[in-house]
Amino acid sequence: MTTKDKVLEKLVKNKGKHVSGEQLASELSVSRTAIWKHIKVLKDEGYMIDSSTHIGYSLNDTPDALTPGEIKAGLKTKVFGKDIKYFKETESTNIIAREIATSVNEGTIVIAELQTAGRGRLGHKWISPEGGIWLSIILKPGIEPVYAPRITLLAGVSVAKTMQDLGLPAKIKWPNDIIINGKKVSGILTEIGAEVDVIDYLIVGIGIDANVDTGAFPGEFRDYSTSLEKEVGHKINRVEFVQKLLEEFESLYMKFKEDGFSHILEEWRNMSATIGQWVKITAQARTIYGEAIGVDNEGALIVETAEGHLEKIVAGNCEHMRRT
Ligand code: BT5
Repeated sequence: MTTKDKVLEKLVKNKGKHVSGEQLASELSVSRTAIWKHIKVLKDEGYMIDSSTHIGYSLNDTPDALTPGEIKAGLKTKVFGKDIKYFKETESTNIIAREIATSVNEGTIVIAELQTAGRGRLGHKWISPEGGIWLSIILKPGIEPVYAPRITLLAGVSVAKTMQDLGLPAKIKWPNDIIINGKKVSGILTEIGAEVDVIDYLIVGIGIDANVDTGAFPGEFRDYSTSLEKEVGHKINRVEFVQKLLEEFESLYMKFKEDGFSHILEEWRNMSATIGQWVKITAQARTIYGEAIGVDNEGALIVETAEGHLEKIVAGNCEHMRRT
């Protein structure tokens, strides 16, 4: 965390109250001139900070930004988000996460206001304008690569729960889409760096259409997506959403490490929009039609075809179909 972020964190914690330059300087072990310089940069970034010669600095209003200082202020996690790499603009937070994964601690977050080359699974494009939440979390769970899909399901449960806490009927479409009233509001892209028998690191990229106008998306995406803003009826506080998501995700992840996967799978099943649906699966040049009847312990979808065969789908595209 940079000194500027630390200054911001302290101002956010004392929002509306004055904190003296002397106090900030001594708490952060820098000079008062250094504090003054950081305050000037923060003001240039849109933070409304009142500076009074005798009483110090007071934060009155913040721009709508996902800066590390704001996310960390009040964040109740032990590991997730302790280190946050912030970008106003980047190609893809998953790319940055991959570059730094081996040299940072578990729980490090990469977050951006805008992605110029956001990625979905299987080479898909992910539209990532300003107003969304585009973040990647680096995890080092020490599990075998075959279990990586479990973390994707776990991440999906955390995202859906965070949305449900806003009062939204969020559900999960296998494997990784979060949908509200049938429309996609979030997607998850998990990438791994692994040896044959153990994962070195796992990157969970989460994209959320928070305050995004999905009505301006290109035609083929527009009809199938929605935003939290649209569903709630007003802009949401993205900083608070990220804090709640990190808290939810960390708590499920810790439970997973301590007690295993079964209760997370149970939660996933309860939130699933796919189980019980007729689906069309496209996986490795194969197309399978049938009824999604369950998800196994590894997160694979079990589909019963019209001929009565059971198919286990580990990865692929899933479309919900109308029963004919
Ligand atoms: C996903 O892929 O849903 C994974 C998306 C992961 C995005 C995050 S953002 C942070 C991190 N950095 C990255 O570069 N990526 C991750 P998939 O299941 O393949 O879905 C992709 C499909 O969703 C596209 O083909 C479109 O149909 C649709 N789509 C694209 N952008 C969307 C958006 N913003 N909202 C809703 N749907 C979208």
